[in-house]
Amino acid sequence: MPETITPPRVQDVVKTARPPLHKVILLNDDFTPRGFVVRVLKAEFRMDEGAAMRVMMTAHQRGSCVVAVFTREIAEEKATRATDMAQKEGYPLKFTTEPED
Ligand code: TYC
Repeated sequence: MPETITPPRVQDVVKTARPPLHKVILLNDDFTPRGFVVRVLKAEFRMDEGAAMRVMMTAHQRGSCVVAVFTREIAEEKATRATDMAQKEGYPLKFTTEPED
């Protein structure tokens, strides 16, 4: 007898929910030294020199740059840690977060 394969009932098809992602955004300012911005990006976002330099220069020229995307909790934690690193050195460097569209 041929085997019959029954497809799953509609209620049994469970969608795997993906958490919404949030962007970490680097903001430009007139005071923080470029080298320090690069240092923070490397330390907190594990970027290599080249990637950190490109992100820093984009924020410098355009006012802001998306650094990376994470779940909301991680994005907020990283933005806070990176902003605190700068504050400890007396720089106004700021990282913010916003939901990804
Ligand atoms: N604009 C700063 C300067 O000229 C450098 C800088 C770049 C600061 C990017 C913040 O997100 C930033 N020293």
